[in-house]
Amino acid sequence: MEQKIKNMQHSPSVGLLPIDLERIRADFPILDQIIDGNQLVYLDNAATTQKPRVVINAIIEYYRKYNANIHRGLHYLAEKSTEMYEHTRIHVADFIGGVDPKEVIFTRGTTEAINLVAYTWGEENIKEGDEIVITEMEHHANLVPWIQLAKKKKAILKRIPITFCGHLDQSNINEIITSKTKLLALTHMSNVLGTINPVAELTALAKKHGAVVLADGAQAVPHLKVDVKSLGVDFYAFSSHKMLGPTGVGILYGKKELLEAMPPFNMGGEMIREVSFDHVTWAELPNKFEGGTPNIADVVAFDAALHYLEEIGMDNLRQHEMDLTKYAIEHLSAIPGLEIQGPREVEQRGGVISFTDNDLHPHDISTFLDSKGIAIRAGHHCAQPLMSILGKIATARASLYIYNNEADIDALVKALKGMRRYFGL
Ligand code: 7TS
Repeated sequence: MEQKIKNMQHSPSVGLLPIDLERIRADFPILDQIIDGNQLVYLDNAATTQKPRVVINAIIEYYRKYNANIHRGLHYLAEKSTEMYEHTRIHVADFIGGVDPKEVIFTRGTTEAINLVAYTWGEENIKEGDEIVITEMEHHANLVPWIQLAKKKKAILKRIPITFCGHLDQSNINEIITSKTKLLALTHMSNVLGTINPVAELTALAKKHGAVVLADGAQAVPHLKVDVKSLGVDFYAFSSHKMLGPTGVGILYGKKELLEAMPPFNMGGEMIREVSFDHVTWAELPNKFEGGTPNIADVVAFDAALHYLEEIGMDNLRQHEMDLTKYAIEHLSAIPGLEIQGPREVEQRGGVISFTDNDLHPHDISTFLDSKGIAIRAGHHCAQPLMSILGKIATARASLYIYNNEADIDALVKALKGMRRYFGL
């Protein structure tokens, strides 16, 4: 691993694949598989990423050597387990730009992190007539909680539209974000279009009007160097499983003043200071928001995923994905009948590449590719309102990560061409 990292420095002059991809790929045992006679090509990373051996081993090691409940036992294992769990929190705080670890709350995922804000901050702060601004490219996780909250509170849900090219259309932004805006909730990177949104710029505008800003970073933190303080957001949510870590771990970053003022979300053990039959006081941050036994083993193993990403370097990772996205877009665009969604410029997008075929349903595309060992996702990608704006019932989506290479893209392109021939197109 260490030797491998030494070989991974990106040098733009080397062009495509400057990092030692073979060595990275060797760290992911799942990739080395033949499925129905085909080498597995995994291109469904926006749904979840594969796990390197260090993460898998961290889970095993935790259960073999350290398993105990945290924050309560006074024995060796309980202390060790607590220390490891809290160590990941400190690491996460550092990874997102050096925030106070008390501002890092562990949840089950991005979905739960956003719901936490809706059910606590939202319940207390959104009033009748207030405006909640979202974008047209939100995943349901950053849409449904706000639709429901707006209904309940008789608040108004406004949206920033998208342009034909898949960017946010800011031409009327000063009519959308106004002094009535209480919350701006927007995705940092679209899980359908790949678009990277100008979160810092829109946050600055929302802040001028005194609004609170929540960014959904589920697709951004795994692929970009993210500094939540320089973005200026109040809340930022993401998931471990989309960045080489285990499932069942999400992160809510929140500014301390806001988190301190918010009521808790899950009531029960470990989130209280004192309880009598008629009175309860809450624990300090972050425990106030982590009632019950958390997903200790997976939080502990998430630390190994963060180390792995840091050793590669988020800039190297981003450069690799830009190179590969460019390569993929170039080759996919050359296939007749194929339409790619989202921005073309790789600087403005991530490696989520949604496409449709004029003649074939995305589900048929996915099934055909699966028969060649290629895993992509087809469907509405939990963004149904966006699909209707795009005029599509669904798209096929190939999404990249650090271990993907040109050969994966070549296999995809070859299979798509073969598919069109197979269907006589
Ligand atoms: N927000 C965005 C932008 C996402 O892409 C996803 C998951 C979520 C929130 C929810 O994350 P979770 O970890 O709580 O599930 N997106 C996808 C996807 O595109 N395909 O499968 C899951």
